[in-house]
Amino acid sequence: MLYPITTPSRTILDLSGLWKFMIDKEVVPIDVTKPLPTENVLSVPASFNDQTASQEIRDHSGYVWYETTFNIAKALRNQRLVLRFGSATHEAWVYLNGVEITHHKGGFTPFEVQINDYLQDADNRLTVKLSNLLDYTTLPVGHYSESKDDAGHIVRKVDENFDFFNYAGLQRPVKIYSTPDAHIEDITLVPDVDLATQAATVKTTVKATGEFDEVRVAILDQAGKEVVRGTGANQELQIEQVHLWQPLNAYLYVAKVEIVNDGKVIDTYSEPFGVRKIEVKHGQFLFNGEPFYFKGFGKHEDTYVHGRGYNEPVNVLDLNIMKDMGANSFRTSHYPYSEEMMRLCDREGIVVIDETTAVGLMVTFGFDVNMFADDDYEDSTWKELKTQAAHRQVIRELIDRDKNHACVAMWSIANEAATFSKGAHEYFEPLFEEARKLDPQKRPCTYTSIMMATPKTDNCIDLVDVIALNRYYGWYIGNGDLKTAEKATRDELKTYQDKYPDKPIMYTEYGADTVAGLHSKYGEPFSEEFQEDYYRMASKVFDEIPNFVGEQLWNFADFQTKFGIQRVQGNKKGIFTRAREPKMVVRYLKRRWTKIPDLG
Ligand code: BDP
Repeated sequence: MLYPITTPSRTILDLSGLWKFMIDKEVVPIDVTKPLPTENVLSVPASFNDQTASQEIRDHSGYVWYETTFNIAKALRNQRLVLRFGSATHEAWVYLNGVEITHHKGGFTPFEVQINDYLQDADNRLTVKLSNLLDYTTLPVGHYSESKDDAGHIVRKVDENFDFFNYAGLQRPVKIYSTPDAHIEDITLVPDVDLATQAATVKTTVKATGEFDEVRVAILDQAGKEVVRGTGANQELQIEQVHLWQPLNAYLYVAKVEIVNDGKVIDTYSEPFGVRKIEVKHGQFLFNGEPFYFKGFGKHEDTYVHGRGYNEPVNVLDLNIMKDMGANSFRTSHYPYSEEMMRLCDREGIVVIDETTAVGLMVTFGFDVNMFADDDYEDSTWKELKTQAAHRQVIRELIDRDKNHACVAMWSIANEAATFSKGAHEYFEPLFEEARKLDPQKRPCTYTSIMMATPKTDNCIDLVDVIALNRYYGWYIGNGDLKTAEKATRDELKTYQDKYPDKPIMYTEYGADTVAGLHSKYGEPFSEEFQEDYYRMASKVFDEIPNFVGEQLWNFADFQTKFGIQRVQGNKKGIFTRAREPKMVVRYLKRRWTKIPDLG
């Protein structure tokens, strides 16, 4: 699916702004043929949760309604008009002028619908019903329950089976874009480069529909100068002396696609792309033939007031902070991030591990890891969960959306699933196959492994190209005891390396909750001193392991979670506060990371 942009043949109407909003108490049915019965408004895009002073709204589990009105200028009426949601969390029913026009489930991928047939001459009323409910069939996974209040009304409850607040709403831009009737539907770009000669080929596949007699593709360099052009929906274009897209040194070409009828250009679309070669070989992660070392973060889309909503200034700031620290990468834990963020990473040369919404795939999720001390611990995850269909869908939608992004270096199929339990391999094997089949650029695939899945008990490591570990020695295990943690970290990494000598290993999470401003001369847990000692300990071990290809710590910034005795207004493992103020450890990590080369 193409990202909406303006071109000489396309325009955009942005529906950002104030929308009517109400939660659905499910007492009186909402009549979608009438204006929404409320005068309350909220800002879109953003999560709804933190925009009012009402606890009832913030904590609401169930259905909510949004509504806006818009007009389409007469001059545009003969164009194909498409309504597109960057996302709608987690399930949406969309009505235009009282008629249901589309439905989508899955809260972090875009969807769209053509609206011409439903438009009125003036004041079109767009109504959206959203559900933020999660259960054992959805991704993310939630524990769902229902009860009745004193008046006999239904009370729904979602207990998140994951460690981030269940923000929801119209969290990403909602737009209407126009195209001509005959139009470009999709573009797939597969670059490859011969590193010895620096000659590149770009396979281009254009899907278009309607009346046209020719497809033209021109490749422009970063200065906008044409490098090569060709004709046809499927081509292999050559670029001599290619400029490579390198981590932190991005170079973006543009594939300018046109469809032509009777010599006239009907539709144009410009898709940016980078040329780079990603390989996993001999225990290393190679970027353009050189070993790449991931330095960076697990993140969240999480900011004050916006919640999980699109917040462009913060996205820009976060990437600038990363570059300033010598970081080069992050993982989109634990869901696909906005398309705008992906495009920004393409430009900035930030390498992304692109994760699906598959989080919470362990029915016994909890913080007490001691229960898993036994090597033969089993849980009933793969008997109880029914997430296979949702999982396939999000893999398909994510790869479809992000397939051309230069920044995407690897897919993360899931975060911390019960890969140690019976049934895990049967569950994951077809999903990995699907991802590998669908990705035209054949990127490496992984999942991030939970602590209870050890080198001995993890049933699924054969499926991954890179071993990605989330580990909390010294925090959840042996809290405060960094000596024992150091040994455990080393022993486990060595065991993985001996067992899988050809697979690169990286940490995709490690960290310690740290309350900004809390200091301790004894380096106690939760203090800024402990956080620094913890990272120093882990770094020391990493540097001893030859196949260790990267460190992505947990987390870039403090973030909001559900309540719990482990959480003081959220997760405090950020090395920055939620307001992006640095904790003490940032100076240490900056010194460390600026010394470690990205490549070589
Ligand atoms: C891991 C999860 C992550 C949590 C983190 C933590 O992948 O979402 O926030 O641990 O506990 O279990 O801080």
